[in-house]
Amino acid sequence: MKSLISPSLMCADFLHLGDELKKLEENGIEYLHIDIMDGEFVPNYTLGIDFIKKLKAATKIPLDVHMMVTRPENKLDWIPFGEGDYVSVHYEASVHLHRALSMIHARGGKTMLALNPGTPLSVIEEVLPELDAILVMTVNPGFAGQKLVPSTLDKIRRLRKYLDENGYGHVEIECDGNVSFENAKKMREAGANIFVAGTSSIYAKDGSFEDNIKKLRAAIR
Ligand code: S6P
Ligand code: MG
Repeated sequence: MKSLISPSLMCADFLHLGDELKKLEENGIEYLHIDIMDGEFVPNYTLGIDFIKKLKAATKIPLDVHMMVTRPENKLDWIPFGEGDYVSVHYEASVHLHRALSMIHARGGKTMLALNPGTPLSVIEEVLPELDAILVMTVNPGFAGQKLVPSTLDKIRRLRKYLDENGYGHVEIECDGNVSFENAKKMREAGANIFVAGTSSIYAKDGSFEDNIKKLRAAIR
């Protein structure tokens, strides 16, 4: 499966977002990761609806919307995603998971089920036929700049194996949280193919934006 990069825009330089977007396009970046937090499911607030609308008008790069909100099924109607955009909902946040996933597909979006580090893989079983991807959180969601939860590397490995052995080889695996150049290589080897790039890689303080993108590409080749 091809390796894809999804920069986490909550880590972007908002005062120079236009320039950064141009560089992401020039470097063939595949997705834009948008973190939406509600201060309840996770203790923080980040990007919102108006930001997404403006972003969609400014670029053709598909979105990868990460909803860290309780009851996503009640809020999906507000989210301006479209054909070919990924939308992830958390298993832990939904009481009508099947409905939430159906709502995403009904609007032409691609479904991604997000799992916190402490959530077992077994919970995916009933909704697997509805999934285009699974997001293995490699940190506890809420903040950028955290350290990898080490057990999640083996979780990715077990998930890839399970999917491949059970007729779900087409289901992609995204990882989000402390995807450093070093960790990205391990995540790739474990079987992930979509990499959320934040302060640990392309938005790292040392190295230019473009060099960091190249370095990440090399790590996940
Ligand atoms: C965290 C959020 C993530 C972060 C990303 C930041 O709750 O879902 O998408 O923005 O993990 O990357 P890093 O490299 O700072 O961990
Ligand atoms: Mg995220």
